[in-house]
Amino acid sequence: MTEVTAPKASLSGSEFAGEIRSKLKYQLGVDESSAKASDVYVAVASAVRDHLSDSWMRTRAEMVQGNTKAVGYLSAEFLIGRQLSNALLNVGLDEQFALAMKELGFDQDEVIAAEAEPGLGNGGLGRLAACYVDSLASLGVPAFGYGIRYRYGIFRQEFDKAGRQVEKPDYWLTQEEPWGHVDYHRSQRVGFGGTVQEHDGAKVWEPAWSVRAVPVDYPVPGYESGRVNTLRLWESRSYDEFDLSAFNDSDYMGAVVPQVEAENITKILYPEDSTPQGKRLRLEQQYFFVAASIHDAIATFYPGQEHPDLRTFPEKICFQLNDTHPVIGIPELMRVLLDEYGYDWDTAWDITTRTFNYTCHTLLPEALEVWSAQLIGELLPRHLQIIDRIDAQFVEGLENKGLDGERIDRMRILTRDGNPQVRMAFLATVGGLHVNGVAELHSQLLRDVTLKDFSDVFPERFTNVTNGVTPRRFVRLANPRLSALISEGLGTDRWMSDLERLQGLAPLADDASFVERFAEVKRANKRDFSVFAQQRYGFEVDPGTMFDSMVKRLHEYKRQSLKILAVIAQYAAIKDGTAGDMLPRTVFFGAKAAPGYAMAKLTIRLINNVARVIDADPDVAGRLQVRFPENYNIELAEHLIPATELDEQISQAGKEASGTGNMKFALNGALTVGTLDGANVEIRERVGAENFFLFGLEVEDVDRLYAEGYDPLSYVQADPRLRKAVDMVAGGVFSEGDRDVYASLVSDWLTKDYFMTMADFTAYMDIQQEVEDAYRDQARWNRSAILNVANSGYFSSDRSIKDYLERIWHTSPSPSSI
Ligand code: DL6
Repeated sequence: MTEVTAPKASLSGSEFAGEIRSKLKYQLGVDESSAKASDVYVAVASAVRDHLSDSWMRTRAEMVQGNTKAVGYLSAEFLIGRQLSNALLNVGLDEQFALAMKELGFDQDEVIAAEAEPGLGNGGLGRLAACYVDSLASLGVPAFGYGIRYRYGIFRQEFDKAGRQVEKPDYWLTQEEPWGHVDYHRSQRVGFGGTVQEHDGAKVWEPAWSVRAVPVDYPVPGYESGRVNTLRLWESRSYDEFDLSAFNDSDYMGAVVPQVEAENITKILYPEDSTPQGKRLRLEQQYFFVAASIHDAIATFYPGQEHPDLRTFPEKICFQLNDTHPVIGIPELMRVLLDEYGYDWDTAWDITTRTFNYTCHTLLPEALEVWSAQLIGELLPRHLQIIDRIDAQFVEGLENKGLDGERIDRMRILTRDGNPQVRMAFLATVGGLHVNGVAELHSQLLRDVTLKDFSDVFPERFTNVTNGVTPRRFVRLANPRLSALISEGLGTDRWMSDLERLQGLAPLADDASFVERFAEVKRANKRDFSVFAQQRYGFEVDPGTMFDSMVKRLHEYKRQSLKILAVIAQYAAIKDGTAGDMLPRTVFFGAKAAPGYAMAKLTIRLINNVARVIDADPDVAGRLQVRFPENYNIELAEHLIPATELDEQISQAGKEASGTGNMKFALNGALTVGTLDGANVEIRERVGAENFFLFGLEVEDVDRLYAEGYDPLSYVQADPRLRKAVDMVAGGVFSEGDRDVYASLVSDWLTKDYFMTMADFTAYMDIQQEVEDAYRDQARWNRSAILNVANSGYFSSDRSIKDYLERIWHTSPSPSSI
């Protein structure tokens, strides 16, 4: 086996500068003296890619030739972020880059910032997938990430004058994109619609139309592993690019219709799916990328074989279904095995169920996808037949186990009522080997509540893998000052690939000089952030205040409402003189709301207007600020997280599956104020209860309150601060006197409040008082912050991947990489 080494110090800064120079000249055709940062970015990225080529080809060859089972991570989202700095670090060219930029006279930060951020995901789920492909490569696990190369990623968020979210298209491909490599030879045909015919007893699906799936391959360099895995993102193209006869008949628009229709499939991330057309497009996207990926895996592992023995398929690759989006892959693999390769049902089912595993990322029933059987039948008629048979076989098995009819009906994959539906989470649970949740509490609730019927019958299928984040991007690159201090404190930088080593910092929490240096890192990061905020968003941030951040998707269960009501209550206290010597703070929000989610969008508007009113009020100056930068994305996270001191993880207990922001903040030395929800539970266990601000109802309390009949008004009446805050919103203080603007929000708070914001308000205000007391004792605060860093090593995505290897994939790193 080839000896694998990272190309670390084999190149000098000057040599690297020479490579960049030649890229500028021969690839971009620009003179070094007139090159813009964006030209230099493309030149550097292309040079880095050249360095990856050997390892990339070798990794691919070894994956196919080796005996190690590969992992196919199927995900509709990969929120990868900018690639350049990560690639430079992982491949060991970061120092050469700094030297080369100096020699060539370019500002390295400007060059890094010239890269457009691919927003190919909505939030935590997509970012997790990106962390996992990074860790898979770093650990030397042969793996593919399989997904979609959307032309438009998640929308760019702007705020209008009234503070409302406005969605703008995010066209991230406006500049040359040096990472993706289009591999036309690996294109796949993906069919849709049509009918199923029977020939000599065999079923043959004759699609009505098909599109060409073209792979765009992105290199995923492992950190110092010498491995470069592939993230293969599919783009849809037409087979009939252009209808010449229509054009010649002067039907210029008609001539491009097939092309437009085909390209629409991968045009946009998460098309609005409240309309039948939107739903159809979502299903087309899902089928498109999994069908292409399954065919690609067969072509990869059985190259050139007309009659491969696919009974060995589960030994070659296992597919991880990242949530329900790729679950249509189960009937697709069945179809391929039955109809294209002629296996009998039992053999096909055996192969399929040994190939797939499913990760569930939610506890919200509405987030578990359900497709109408009619839609599946129209778009994928053969798949509906297969799902029908899987369901029938499953039901027969349950009957044989003696389950009662009511329970069986509850568990059906394909419901049998007037409007039959396919429950994708159930299909995933039945059609694979393992099901996992993403934090211990989440996995327990999946077993005990959401998928209880299934865990009762198949307890051995259920397991947990707590999420993790990559320390390379979110500590080493985002927080270079802290990284240097950690390396110095530990006497090594090996923590970047073995994050549990951070525990070695724990004794330093009692070393006064280390504590002071740690505090200075945070202060410097806060100053940096203030400069960044001024330059990027044009707003003032006082680095002398406590930085308190709540950044995540805007969703009612996450309870940005709780935070903003507390801010309003503090504002009111300042105004009426009861605030005392309140701790000066800057509260940061970062959040996008789904375009069709009215309540979330109204909350955004409220936050913006609270920020505006507070800013305009001289009575508050220097005591309380709210800052809501537009368009929260990975870049902003990378700036804000290292500067944050208090992280808000305040979802209603039992609703946040895990969270990964909570891990990033703890690793960067922020303390968490949080409920016992998702991975907060495990963070608190590890960092110590005394270093975590816990408040609020627990899962059992929530259940009890629902059962008793929850009455939010009683909580509003019981706490005058809450009453005042709600009155201010209702009375138009944040809407220039217009009482209608937030009427629906206020009415929800008072009459429904499904996520029990009102019930948790008093406890939240109390814990914030504790936060203030703790913060005033900076020695104590910094000690706690260091212990957060020291005890968060468990939350590395490398550990998560090792758990997947052991509990689910039953494979190991490729021998050459260890
Ligand atoms: O597992 C990644 C991430 C979790 O950290 C979040 O807690 C969870 O909300 C998110 N799930 C989704 C899926 N849809 N929903 N709801 O984005 O996954």
